[in-house]
Amino acid sequence: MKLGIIGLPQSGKTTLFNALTRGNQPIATSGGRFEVHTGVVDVPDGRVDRLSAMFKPRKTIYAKVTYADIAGLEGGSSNISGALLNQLTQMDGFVNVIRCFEDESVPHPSGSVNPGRDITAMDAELLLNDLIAVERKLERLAEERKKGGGRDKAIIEREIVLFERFKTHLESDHPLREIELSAEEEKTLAGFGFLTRKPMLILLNLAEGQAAPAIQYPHARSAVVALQGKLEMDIAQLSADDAQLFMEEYHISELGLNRVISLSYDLLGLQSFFTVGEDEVRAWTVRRGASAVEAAGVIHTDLAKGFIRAETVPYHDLVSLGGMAEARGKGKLRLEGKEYIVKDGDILHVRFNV
Ligand SMILES: Nc1nc2c(ncn2[C@@H]2O[C@H](COP(=O)(O)OP(=O)(O)O)[C@@H](O)[C@H]2O)c(=O)[nH]1
Ligand SMILES: [Mg+2]
Repeated sequence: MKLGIIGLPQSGKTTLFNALTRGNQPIATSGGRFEVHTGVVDVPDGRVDRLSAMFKPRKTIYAKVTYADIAGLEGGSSNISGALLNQLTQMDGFVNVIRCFEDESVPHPSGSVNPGRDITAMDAELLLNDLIAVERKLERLAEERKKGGGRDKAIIEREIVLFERFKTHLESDHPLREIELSAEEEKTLAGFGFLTRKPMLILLNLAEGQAAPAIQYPHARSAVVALQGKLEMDIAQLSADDAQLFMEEYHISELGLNRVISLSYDLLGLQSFFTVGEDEVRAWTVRRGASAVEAAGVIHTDLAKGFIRAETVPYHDLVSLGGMAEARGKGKLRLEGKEYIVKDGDILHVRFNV
């Protein structure tokens, strides 16, 4: 799963990226030109810590999310093309970094700090590009209908209706993520990667001690979160012990970063299930609503192919009972088939045969 960190130049994208990845990318080098840095981040999960303490495995592995720091968007009416568009299209969702901090030594590209304006500017840029893509698709469909002899006419008509609906929606300044689609329609869209269809986390980048501005962003599959970007980057670069001391001194109980990571995970419609044992305690990622056989396939394709049954126990039962043997003894370990819908926090043990 991949999230693209976007935003205007000098909004704090690279600062956030460094905080998330504990990285050291140079700040403000691109001058707004296209540039991408990618890093993989553990999804913090207290349940994994707890399971690891319980099983004392050789390895403890957290779920992962990839973040890409994507410079090059400018907001407004520029036409996104080439490598930048290609990068954006590949993302599963976006984190839009909105500058809230004032700093005279860091000029804002629009001359002043105004979070509401910047949110609109970035949305407008994504909307416009989706609109261009939709119009192009409609032109191709009209040609296909005229020419005939290819795909079934009814299919072409259905697609035209769908893309016309998109067009109307975009023209009234609404992102495509607000539209509910059937599974069939969703399939038609595969390979398009419409930008406004992707989940969006608006990240308000605050100065140290600054209160978050009140921002309304009432769109589906979207959320707003505030973070002191620079402070978090500084903390991320300390050793674990020093970070602890620092946080106590500044009365920070939870890192904003951790909230950003969990929020982005939720926004992507993902959940975790766990495998446990002496060798390894591990969190795995599946979409919410995934079946047991789908979850097995995340671990290994052989487990999906040769799936027999999954032994499963909810995290809370396992922890309160103290172990797999105890869970089995109390009848809390269930045997589930391929169709079982995996719940967040399930411990799974897949029995398979290949
Ligand atoms: N005062 C302050 N400066 C920040 C903050 N976040 C970023 N900056 C500064 O803003 C400039 C641009 O940051 P950068 O992360 O490179 O922005 P990008 O262009 O969006 O990648 C740098 O000089 C940062 O030090 C913040 O929270 N407070
Ligand atoms: Mg940057």
